Amino acid sequence: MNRLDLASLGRSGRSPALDRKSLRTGVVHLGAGAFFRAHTAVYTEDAMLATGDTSWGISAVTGRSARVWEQLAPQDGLFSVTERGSGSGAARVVSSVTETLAGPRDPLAVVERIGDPGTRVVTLTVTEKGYRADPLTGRLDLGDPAVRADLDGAPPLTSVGQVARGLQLRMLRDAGPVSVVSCDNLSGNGDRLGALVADFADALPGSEGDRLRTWVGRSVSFPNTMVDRMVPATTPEDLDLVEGALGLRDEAAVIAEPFRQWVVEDRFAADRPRWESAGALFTDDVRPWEETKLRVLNAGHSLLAYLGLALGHRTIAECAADTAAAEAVHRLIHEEALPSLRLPGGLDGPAYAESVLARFANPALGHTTAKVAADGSQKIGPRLLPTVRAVLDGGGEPRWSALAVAAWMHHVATAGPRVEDPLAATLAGLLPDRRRAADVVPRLMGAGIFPGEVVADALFTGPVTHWYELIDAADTRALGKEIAL
Ligand code: CS2
Repeated sequence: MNRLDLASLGRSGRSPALDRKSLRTGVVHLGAGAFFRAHTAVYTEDAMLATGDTSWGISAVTGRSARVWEQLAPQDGLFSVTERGSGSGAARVVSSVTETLAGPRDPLAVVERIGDPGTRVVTLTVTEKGYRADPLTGRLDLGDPAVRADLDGAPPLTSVGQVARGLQLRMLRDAGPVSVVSCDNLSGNGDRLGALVADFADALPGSEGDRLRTWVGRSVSFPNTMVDRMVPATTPEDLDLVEGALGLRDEAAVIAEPFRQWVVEDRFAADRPRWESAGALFTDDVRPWEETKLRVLNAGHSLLAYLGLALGHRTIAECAADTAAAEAVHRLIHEEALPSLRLPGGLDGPAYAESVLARFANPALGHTTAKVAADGSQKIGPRLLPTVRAVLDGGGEPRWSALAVAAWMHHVATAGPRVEDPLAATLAGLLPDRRRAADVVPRLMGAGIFPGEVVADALFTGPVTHWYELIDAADTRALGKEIAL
């Protein structure tokens, strides 16, 4: 097996797009998974190629599993992105990663990199659960043992701990201002991360926290961003196909849809890559972009995932081709999500919705319902609850958001302790012996995800219970009929 790296690429007569000798590291990225590789790393490479400024090489930090490090590090940080779907371009080798750090094994190296004066931007794709926030309050979960250990001064293993300790090192060294850019699907992701770092500082003993907070307030910005690209998990078959196309074995290969988007709040504390020259949109008001994407795309995705699992669909595209599921997601978007939103200026809501539905239907992508269904306890809040609230506030019944929540509850009840979720043990512990709607729904309403006023509103819990019963009856025709009503 001839594995992709700088030497093998050279031997095959190709060279990386960027001149690696002139590359310097200016970005630290936490969470070097597939999404980062197909999105942030591509934008950063394109920005360097467009401007010729090669001071934005990325130090890619891997998260919890050692697997990602084993994929990237032996390949000199090189990996390929293969697009699938109409309009897909040729597979490309991305060369913007200059260094791969194993976050769990080498946390002090991560702190050191963030503290390096050459670092001016820290980006994060650590997924919703990576922030270790309480789903209801959004505050740092100080009861989490990993957060506690980081606060007690252990080499930090949580993302917020690594950022906070890295910033502390910058403060001590006077290493200069830095921007910390969350690229995860949370509304107000930058503001939230800033608040979590402040929570971390507040929980430090004595004056240590005050000093850090003051310095962060003066020298660090946390811009909000909206990121978008559908990136399925790479399968062993994908790796073989990519090997055939590249002529080299790429263990870090990623597959993605052709579409990509990045809207970034123009609020940087220091210099940054010219991501706009790679197609990113800079604006003063990211909120409407984030909320529109979360409530339309991500909420629709979650509905298709949970309903798809109940209906026996393996992929999102299969589910999007199911008449009943397609109608449900269409109605969620048009009847509840779009009316709840303040759309970004210039965005045509129905046209946006159609483009999202077309992307769900991309049959080449192989995005699995199981993958999108993961970590529901962290996703329901940002994706569905603002819509639920908006419909309730208008005196209506959030029928389609309730369907998504009911399908999630059914998934949790069916999977039991095997559910892929950071709250798996809590959720499984809440499940009653009997898995009927009247038993399950009230229990999961108390999982610490749904705010009290929503749980107390029969206009929400009523339809959730009703949909749960229908899903649980496993009568596809009856479910389809109800959706068509
Ligand atoms: C998906 C997202 O897995 C999920 O929860 O909804 O990862 C989605 O594919 C991306 O946000 C698209 O930008």
